Amino acid sequence: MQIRNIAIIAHVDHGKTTLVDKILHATHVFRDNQETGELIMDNNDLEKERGITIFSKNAAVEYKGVKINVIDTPGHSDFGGEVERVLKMADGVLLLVDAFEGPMPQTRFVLQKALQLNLKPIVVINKVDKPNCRPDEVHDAVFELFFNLDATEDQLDFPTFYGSGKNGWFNSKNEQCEDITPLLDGILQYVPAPKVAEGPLQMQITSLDYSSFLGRIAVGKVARGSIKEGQPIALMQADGTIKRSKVKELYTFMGMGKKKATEVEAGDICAVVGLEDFNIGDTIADAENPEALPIISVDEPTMSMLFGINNSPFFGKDGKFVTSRHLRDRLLKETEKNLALKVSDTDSADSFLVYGRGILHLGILIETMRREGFELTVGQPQVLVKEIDGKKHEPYEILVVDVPAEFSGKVIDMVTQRKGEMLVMESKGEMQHLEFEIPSRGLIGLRSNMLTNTAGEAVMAHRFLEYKPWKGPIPGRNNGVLLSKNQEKTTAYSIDKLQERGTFFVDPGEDVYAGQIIAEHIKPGDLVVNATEGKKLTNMRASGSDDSVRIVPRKQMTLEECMEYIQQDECIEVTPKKIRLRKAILDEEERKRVSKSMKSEQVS
Ligand SMILES: Nc1nc2c(ncn2[C@@H]2O[C@H](COP(=O)(O)OP(=O)(O)OP(=O)(O)O)[C@@H](O)[C@H]2O)c(=O)[nH]1
Ligand SMILES: [Mg+2]
Repeated sequence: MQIRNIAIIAHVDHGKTTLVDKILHATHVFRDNQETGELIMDNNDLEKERGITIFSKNAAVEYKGVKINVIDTPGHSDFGGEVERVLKMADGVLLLVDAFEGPMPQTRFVLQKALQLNLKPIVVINKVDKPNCRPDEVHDAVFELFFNLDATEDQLDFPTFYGSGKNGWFNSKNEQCEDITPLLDGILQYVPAPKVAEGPLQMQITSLDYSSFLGRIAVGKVARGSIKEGQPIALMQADGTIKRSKVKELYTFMGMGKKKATEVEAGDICAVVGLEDFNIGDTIADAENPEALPIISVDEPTMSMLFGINNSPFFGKDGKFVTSRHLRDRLLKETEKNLALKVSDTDSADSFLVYGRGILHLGILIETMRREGFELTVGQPQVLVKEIDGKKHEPYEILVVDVPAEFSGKVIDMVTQRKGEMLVMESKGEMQHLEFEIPSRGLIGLRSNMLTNTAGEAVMAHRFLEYKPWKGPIPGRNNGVLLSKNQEKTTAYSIDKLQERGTFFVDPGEDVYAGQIIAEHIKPGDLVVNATEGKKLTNMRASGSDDSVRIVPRKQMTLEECMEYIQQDECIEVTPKKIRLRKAILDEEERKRVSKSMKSEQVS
């Protein structure tokens, strides 16, 4: 059977997974009346909750007698490394671009990677159903982007489709049609069949799947020869080691699932069961004539965070895994499949430095661990500085903000305060389109400020640019925090009294401990407060009146918001049930002493 291998790439939210839904439906992967819901490829719990793709996934469909392997990729910039890797399985890409937003930072990144691999993209201008969209302008902008990324003549001559994944049609011109068959025909026409080399087996492992029955499963494209069930193979690793192993079971992709196979020929994508201790990037090669494929390079981490055991007074109350041993084993296990993640030991046996690609990348790991039953403490995310030519350098990013014109002044102010420099300002429909270059440090905590200051209207995206000289101090959080004085249950009575001093993060009746951050102070500077006082008997109100009624609901923050919120001397306690903010040093006296000695050190 003929084969086409395509990856779907785009900026976050431009509609990749929705398009995969439509491809699966159009090719009758499901029974006609089967309930499937939306975004069916986003099948992981966290993906469902957030409505984003975190892991790339394979699906396969049959159309006009041709097997099309479809790879859905994540659009968020933290997962760019993953996209880069899985592109190795593709012989063509569909580059989706939102007909209103146009090319965004991650569009540029993924397109660049595809062009470098000599893939010829099919451009899909998506979401033409959106009011005020500008498909023609967007098409021109995409052409310009290709040009700026040094696309070859052939690549510049890309085919374009227009349509709406949501409404289920794509056409070679911007005119609504019945369905997505023009696009499927386009895939058969423009995506080349896989190039296969002559010779013995070679298959690079580009992603990893997991099954509780089968264990770790290696996924990749067979580049040369064929792979058979039961075949002895050589597993060639990045450090040059060659391990002997055997293919226990073999699967190809079909629909959203896998189908058992006895032999897979070069050109097809398959999943191999039974290999031990393999890593992403390893080559599965012929046992007699082992030859490795080039090593896969991945983006270096740009951010680090200190992960420690939970050492709060509430340690061990919720979690199953709480020791440093548990933590260390889990983190090391993660590095096997999460290539952009690095873990190193620290001076303390109870904490580890974890390096990742950004807040979301690290946040997803913490959230996953918490659901598995871990308790841990994580510190403020730090960008990784580098010494280049004897000078301190830090990562910079391109920040793109689309915002209604009335807010653009505020946005520019906010970004400039954080050492951002404006590169572009132009109007895009009723929106103002702004582009900045900003140190990654300046981005931490910017999103929530941006949303509050623009009534939630700002759409922002950023993407790593390069290391540049250190830009000097960037102001941190403006407000101080209210800290609990003691370990008790909070009372409605106390919270009510303290409400005008700050915005609470805890509910009445919640257990808190000394040094826990329970509210944001309305002013700079921290304050230790008693939020656990009982109602004084002399101050009784008429019976029946309920104090909690007047209490403003607590401010809820997601894990990632917490990560962006805390300052250097603070950390987050994460347990399966709770996320608490706290000072790293819980004792007030000790905290004062340490901060004094730090200040005097700075002065001297
Ligand atoms: N108006 C409109 N909305 C669409 C269209 N296609 C997708 N959407 C919406 O856009 C949002 C994002 O769609 P997804 O398919 O999850 O986008 P994605 O590119 O897979 O996102 P990530 O995987 O997180 O990068 C969802 O709310 C979709 O319903 C479209 O053609 N028109
Ligand atoms: Mg998606």
